[in-house]
Amino acid sequence: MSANFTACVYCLVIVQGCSDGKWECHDGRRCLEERYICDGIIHCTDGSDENPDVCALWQCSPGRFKCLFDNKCIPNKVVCDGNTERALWNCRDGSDELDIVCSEWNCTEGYWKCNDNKCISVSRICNGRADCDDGSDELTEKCLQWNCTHKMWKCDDNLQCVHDYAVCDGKTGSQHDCFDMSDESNCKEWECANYMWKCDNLKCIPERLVCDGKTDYYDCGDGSDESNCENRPCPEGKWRCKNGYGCVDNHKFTSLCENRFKIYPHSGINCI
Ligand SMILES: [Ca+2]
Ligand SMILES: [Ca+2]
Ligand SMILES: [Ca+2]
Ligand SMILES: [Ca+2]
Repeated sequence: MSANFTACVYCLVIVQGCSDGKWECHDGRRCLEERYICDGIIHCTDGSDENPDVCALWQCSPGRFKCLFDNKCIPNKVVCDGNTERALWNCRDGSDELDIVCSEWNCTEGYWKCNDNKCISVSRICNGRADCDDGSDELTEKCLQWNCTHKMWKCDDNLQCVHDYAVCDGKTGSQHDCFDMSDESNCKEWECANYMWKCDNLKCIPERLVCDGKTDYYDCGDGSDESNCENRPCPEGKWRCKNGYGCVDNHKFTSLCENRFKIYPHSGINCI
């Protein structure tokens, strides 16, 4: 009985060729997307997707780099990422970090090539910390001319980019703030970053802290984030709890009221 059952399952999973450009395991039991071939993880029951003879001939799919000696395919963005410690190698043979590779390598989109050939995310250029091993991402002459990337803000010293959510957040001195403290110097003019809310005292706080019933360290400090909550419009499809704290929808009492609501027979839902 059990043997018959196993045989039957086996016959059901046999595949007849693969469609959509998929690759057929040598035992015919699975169809794989090309990115799973020679990625270093066995996906076929017979291991044929990682067979050394298969990988020696396999052209990695677009956006992937073929390791020089072990023929593994790895995503381009981890090539020349500077992780040269053996435990962090992406190619089993470490070839993705070899000088001979990185000197010729074009970093993928969104990454920048340090003078020492390491690729770093463009958001790390002129962020006040050396991300290139040689510090070339923080050179004065580079930063004076560098236009900060999207959602980054240039400090008045013209040398450093900080995330826009660190501007007018009431904090200075952390690694996210401008060394010259200019991120807190002109908050009257500053429209807070996306998903940030402007307090009466000009500080920007995350929107989710507005009318959440708390006034602690991360809130405005002047109480403005917890005033007028009854009148504040809720996002479409939701309505304001009776005590003003949080917006809920009728069906799922999730959102800010989660686990903190009571249903009153006549007046509806009230956050507690
Ligand atoms: Ca695989
Ligand atoms: Ca790497
Ligand atoms: Ca940097
Ligand atoms: Ca700040």
